[in-house]
Amino acid sequence: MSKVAIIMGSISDMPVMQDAIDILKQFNIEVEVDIVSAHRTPEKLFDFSKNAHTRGISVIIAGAGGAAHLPGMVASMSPLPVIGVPVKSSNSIDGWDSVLSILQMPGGVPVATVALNGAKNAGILAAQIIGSHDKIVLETIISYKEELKAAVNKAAEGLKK
Ligand code: RP5
Repeated sequence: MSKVAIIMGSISDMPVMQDAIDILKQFNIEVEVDIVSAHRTPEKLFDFSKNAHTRGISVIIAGAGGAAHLPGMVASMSPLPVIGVPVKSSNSIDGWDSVLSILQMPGGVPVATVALNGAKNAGILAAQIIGSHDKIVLETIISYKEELKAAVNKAAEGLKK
């Protein structure tokens, strides 16, 4: 069974990253959660990135704020798809520091960057990557999209009353 690794630079990122954990659990996808700091635990970053693909992990979600080097550095060493979540940390420049340092990767080393604090979409994107080769997960995504559509249609109907 496919597993998603969710890592973050600091425990202070957890309130944002919890959204990725929640949606993946809702989709019945196994998650592994850890704190890996590019600047404070560089040896752990190296070890995690070099070995994640050998432990049954299919997708990595990495969230960080400020000088957010974590997703890019993981992507530089791992063959797995990396989804980056820019976290608006307390000392950030309105979050632009996080967004740009995750988004502006050099050619050859992609990080699929979601919106600022967009951990829920990171979880959904990870599920969709798994769903491309896992029929059960694909069906779950199809149902989820039907629910989104039904909610919008219900709200629109409410306007007509
Ligand atoms: C980054 O610095 C973390 O990802 C976090 O978003 C930010 C602040 O970290 P703390 O000082 O709260 O540990 O490395």
